[in-house]
Amino acid sequence: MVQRNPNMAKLRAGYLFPEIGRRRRAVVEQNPNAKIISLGIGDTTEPLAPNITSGLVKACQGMGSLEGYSGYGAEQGMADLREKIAEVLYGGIVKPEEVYVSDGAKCDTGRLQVLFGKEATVAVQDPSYPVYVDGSVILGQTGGYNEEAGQFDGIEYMRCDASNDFFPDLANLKRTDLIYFCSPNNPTGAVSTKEQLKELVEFAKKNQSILIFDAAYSAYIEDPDLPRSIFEIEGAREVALEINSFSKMAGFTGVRLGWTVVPQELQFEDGTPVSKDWNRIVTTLFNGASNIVQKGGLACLSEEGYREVQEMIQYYKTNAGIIKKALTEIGLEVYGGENSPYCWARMKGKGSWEAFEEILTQAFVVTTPGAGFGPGGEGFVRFSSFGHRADVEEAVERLRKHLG
Ligand code: PGU
Repeated sequence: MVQRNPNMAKLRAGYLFPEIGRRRRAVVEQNPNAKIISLGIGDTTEPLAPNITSGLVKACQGMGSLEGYSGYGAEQGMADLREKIAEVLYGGIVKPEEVYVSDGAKCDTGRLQVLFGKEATVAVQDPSYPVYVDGSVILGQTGGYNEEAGQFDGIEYMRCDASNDFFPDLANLKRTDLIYFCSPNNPTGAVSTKEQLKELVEFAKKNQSILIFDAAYSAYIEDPDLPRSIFEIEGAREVALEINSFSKMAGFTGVRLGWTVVPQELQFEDGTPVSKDWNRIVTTLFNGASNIVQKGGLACLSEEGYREVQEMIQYYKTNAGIIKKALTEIGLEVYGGENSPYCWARMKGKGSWEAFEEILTQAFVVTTPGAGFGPGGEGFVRFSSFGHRADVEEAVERLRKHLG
């Protein structure tokens, strides 16, 4: 018999979102006629815009012709897409050859964990996107789960809440090799300021750590004073890499397209460029993003496509505003919802899972319990704005009735 990977046994329960799906199905079974509305998983719902759809269709049709057919492409992505990402989304502050196109930010997170290996020590924001911790556990970068502390041994949890403006107290943080940092943040919706990110970059530089900056929601930042990329911060090129995605920007959650920027200056202790090893990982464990989808990505970054992308983002941002207004009027303590698609609300003395169950069984609205994002999320619930407008409006009416 094959021994089970002991790291898998360290994981606590199933992955957060399938667990929520399971609870939702149980409620559906008991209430087959209820209309359940999801403000749960951050999954886009609006159809793709015409220019983007047409880019995908054209690419697909091309594959059916002798001239248009292509097989394996460059593992790092199509040259013109790398150029467009560098130009349109970064205004030239990163080079096309530093952009590695992928099948999504989650997949790249897993490959980055393989890149850094099992000995790498890790810090995460608490609360944070569960993949950073769960992936680190699977790889063996952590110790076991510490019931008493409610967290994994060997991980530095950087508490980020209203008391510290959702930015960690770096003065009291132990050095780690890797620091995961997400802004706009999932789940709190907090967006770090330039000053805060400067502090973070300086901290990483002083400690010779590497920042894994997750900018999956950067397209939701409208305030020109808030940085959309870590590379807007001086010195970041020596200490940071950045993961990002077309998922929330262009509704590509199911289409699958993302990228990671690894700057040429980023090095390991022995002077090896991180990009050299990243290229080795990508060429060995990944065969490039779908050629059809990459053409869809190019369509998103064309002039007309990018206008459509902006419209879609505005649509979800309007939803976020509707949710935030309702939760505030209900009298809850609410964060996020501006420059971000998530609202984060304290559930008045209730546990996260208790509040989640109550909202699900009474209002038939799916949310995400804050505790699923780490011990710092206990007592909170996350509300996602990625629904259809009419559903969001109906959901907030039900929330007013049941929580008000
Ligand atoms: N990074 C962050 C911070 C995310 O919140 C998500 C998706 C991703 C990466 C994944 O991006 P892809 O490019 O689509 O791979 N978070 C959603 C979906 C849940 C999940 O498991 O990815 C959420 O509801 O938190």
